[in-house]
Amino acid sequence: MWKKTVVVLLTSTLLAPLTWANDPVATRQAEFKKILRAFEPMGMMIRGAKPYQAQPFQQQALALLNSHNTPWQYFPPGSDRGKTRAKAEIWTRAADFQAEQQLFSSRVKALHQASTTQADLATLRARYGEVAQSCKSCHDSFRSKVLP
Ligand code: ASC
Repeated sequence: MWKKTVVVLLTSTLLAPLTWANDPVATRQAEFKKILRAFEPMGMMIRGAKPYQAQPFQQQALALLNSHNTPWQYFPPGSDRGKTRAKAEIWTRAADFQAEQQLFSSRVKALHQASTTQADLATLRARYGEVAQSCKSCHDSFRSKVLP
C-alpha cells in the first residue's frame, strides 16, 4: 500500500516539470509576474507613493536581477496561439526580440548596481526609468494590446 503511494508521489513529482513545459504560455506569464512583483514596489518609491527606503529597494532590485531572464526560455515557436498576447514578430524578428532582452538585462544590472552603491534617488529614478523604457519598447513591438 505505502509502496503504491510512494510510486504515485514520486511519479507526479517527476512529471510536474513536464506539465509546466507543456504549457509555456502559463509558465512565462507566471515568470513575468515575478518580475512585476519585484519591479512595482520600487516604482512606488520612485514615484513617491511610498517613502524611499534603501534596504527594501535593494532587495527588490536583487529580486528583479534574479528573475529578469527567466521568461525567454518559455517562448517556443508556435506559442503565439491561445490565451496569449505574444505577437508572431517574436519569432519572425527573433534577433530584435533578443536585442530587447539584452538591453533590458544591461539596464536591470545597472539598476541593481545603483541600488547597492548608495546612489541618490535621482540616479535610481533614472536607472528605473531605463528599465521601464525597455518594458515598454518590447511590449510595443512584441506584445499585442489585447488578448485574441
Ligand atoms: C510597469 C509595467 C510595465 C512597464 C511599462 C513602462 O510597471 O507593468 O509594463 O512598467 O509600463 O512603460
